[in-house]
Amino acid sequence: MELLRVIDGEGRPLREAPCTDEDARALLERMIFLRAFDERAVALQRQGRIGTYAPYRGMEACQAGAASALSPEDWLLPTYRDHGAAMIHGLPVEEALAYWAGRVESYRAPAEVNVFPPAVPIATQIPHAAGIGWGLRRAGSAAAVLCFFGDGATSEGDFHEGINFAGVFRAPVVFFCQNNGYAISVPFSRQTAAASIAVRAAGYGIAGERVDGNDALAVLDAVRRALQRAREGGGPTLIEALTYRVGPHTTSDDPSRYRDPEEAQRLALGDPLERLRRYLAGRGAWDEADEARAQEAARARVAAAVRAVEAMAPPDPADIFAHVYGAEPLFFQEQRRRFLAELESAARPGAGGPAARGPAPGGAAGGPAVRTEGGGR
Ligand SMILES: Cc1ncc(C[n+]2csc(CCOP(=O)(O)OP(=O)(O)O)c2C)c(N)n1
Ligand SMILES: [Mg+2]
Repeated sequence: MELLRVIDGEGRPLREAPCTDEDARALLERMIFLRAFDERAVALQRQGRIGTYAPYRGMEACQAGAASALSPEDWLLPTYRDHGAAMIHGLPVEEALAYWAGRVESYRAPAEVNVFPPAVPIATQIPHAAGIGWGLRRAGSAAAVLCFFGDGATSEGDFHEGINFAGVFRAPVVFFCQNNGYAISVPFSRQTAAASIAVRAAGYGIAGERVDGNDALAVLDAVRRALQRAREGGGPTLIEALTYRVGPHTTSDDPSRYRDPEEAQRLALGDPLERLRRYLAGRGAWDEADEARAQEAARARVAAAVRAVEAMAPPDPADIFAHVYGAEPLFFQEQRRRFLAELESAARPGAGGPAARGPAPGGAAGGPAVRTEGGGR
């Protein structure tokens, strides 16, 4: 299957761009913002100010390109790695950051922002997307759905069930697979015997497309056309965006244990920001002043989110028990009772418990705040 590219690895145009220079500039500014967020989040985790973090470095063209194709009424279903796309579709930056700071009440999209909570169980969002799409179609809505998932997710039963259902019922869904080469330590070669993910669309009777996932203009173009097809009743599309996870799976992972550090260079996909920068600079539509302005705006936006999250009242440890059961089983109530009793004894002066040893690894600064009065929720 052909790989769609609009610009090459050096940012040279290969075909007509799907958007104006103005739109491409806005896309680059979004990617610069996404990179700034990601870098800051990794630094915050290393400083012990947020918890484990899943970086999307190298995948900004997928996240910004795909989400930029959406209309406000469209729905976005992200995974744990797609907060970049979620922020582009309107999730407030501090909501995304608060999620990684371990706040259960976070990742809240305002009523007018159609972003789902991130799916951590692999591929579970795929049947959800099919159902949402089917529901929208039955309701006569013009909205469509963009569902993100990874290469690893394509080995789950939910991938098959969701895409098959969407195909049969012509649900207006764009299934957007970021093939970043790995599912934690498992290389893509172990996910399928098929030549690609995109060719598997044929087995579901839906459209399939393969796109250079480090080419933001190609991603924008493919997702825009797929959304258009979905809206016109043409059914779902499976898009495979070829990209690379430059960083670790999460900040808890050490990729040097399972992959060659030279691999990224060999693949020669190029940095997605640099490619779009060169393309625009070649057209006289991006210069150093533009770059400085975009960097400064991105830094300020991220810094404001960091301030907002760090100004939040400390979380109630009992929150980890909230929203799990409607009717709580006895063993669960007992777990909470013991957890809170342990926290309380650890917080007593002179106790040798976890609080006396300082913050838990990856925990919020200042150590676990013990506020047990809300424990009954
Ligand atoms: C149902 C399920 N099985 C296993 C896991 C553990 N797990 C977390 S991330 C991950 C890899 C997913 O890889 P991929 O779909 O390629 O997404 P990526 O992390 O590369 O973005 C796995 C197996 C999980 N979260 N859910
Ligand atoms: Mg992957």
